[in-house]
Amino acid sequence: MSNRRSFIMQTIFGAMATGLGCRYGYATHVFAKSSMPSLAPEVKLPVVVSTWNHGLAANEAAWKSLMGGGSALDAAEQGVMVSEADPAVSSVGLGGLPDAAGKVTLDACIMDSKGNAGSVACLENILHPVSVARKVMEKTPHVMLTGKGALQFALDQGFNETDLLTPEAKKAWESWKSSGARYAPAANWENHDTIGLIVLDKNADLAGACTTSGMAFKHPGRVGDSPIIGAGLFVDNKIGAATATGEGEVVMKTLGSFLVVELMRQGFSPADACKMAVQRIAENVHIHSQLQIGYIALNKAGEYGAFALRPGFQAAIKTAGENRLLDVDALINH
Ligand code: SD4
Repeated sequence: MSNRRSFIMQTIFGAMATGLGCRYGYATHVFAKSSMPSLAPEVKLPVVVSTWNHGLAANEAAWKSLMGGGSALDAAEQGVMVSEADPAVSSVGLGGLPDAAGKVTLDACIMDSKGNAGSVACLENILHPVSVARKVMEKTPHVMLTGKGALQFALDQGFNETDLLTPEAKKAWESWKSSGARYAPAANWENHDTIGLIVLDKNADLAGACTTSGMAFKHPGRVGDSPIIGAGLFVDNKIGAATATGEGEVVMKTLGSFLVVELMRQGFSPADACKMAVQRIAENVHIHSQLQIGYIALNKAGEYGAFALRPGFQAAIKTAGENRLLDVDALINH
């Protein structure tokens, strides 16, 4: 497996973040404020990192936005919009698998370099929930709108309603129903592909976005981690950004993306921070046999990393030279 690697970039952080052997022994690795990350000399900006293989196309759109003068925030939004509009991506936007009642309900959030955040949950019939989340951030004093209120807000902002249930997704739902409709949603290693995308732009400003239709055939009204700031996504412009994919309940219980960023603040590399956040789940939360979780992270110095609970997770990395997909190391190899 030529491209299989944990892609820990051993620079200032890697050297300081060696405490994984002793469980969460990070107290000794806390950075003094004066040693907050500065740009690693070999890193060329911008850098875009996203989840799964459809992250490659999302990265290209984010890059195009950056090259056209867009900010990290613009790039994050533009990037994930590609997955939202792609009917072949069955956990995001158009073509997303519906809930147990046959309705496609969407969760999304966005966060900028100034600590601003916007989010929508359980939003129906809007092609680009991430853009509604951005409007929540920019046009309201709130962070999160849900359900009918979120839809009304979107319509008031000029978004159009559109049917997001594709014939393929409808067929999958009908077949799930006819198979006994056992209520057992799971984001396992075969059926999930939420897009989370984090960007460090040429000014070394960070932003991120995360968007999903959530678990297939979920309980109506169920909201996952993806629109929860700190769970599905977190950005701290002094430190770094992180986003999650997989079964959101365990990410919410451990506030995973916030945890990854806080671990980077304490000096751990992005890859080690992701690994420790996965370990936190394995140690603190019941993990069932199908559970999958993946984190990606990017720090202020342009270093990136990822880690998963189980094999199968991939991260897409875009830099000036390339746009490539990497297999991510996992805690459990079965
Ligand atoms: C959720 N985290 O709703 C999302 C699902 C996911 O890839 O990531 N799928 O729990």
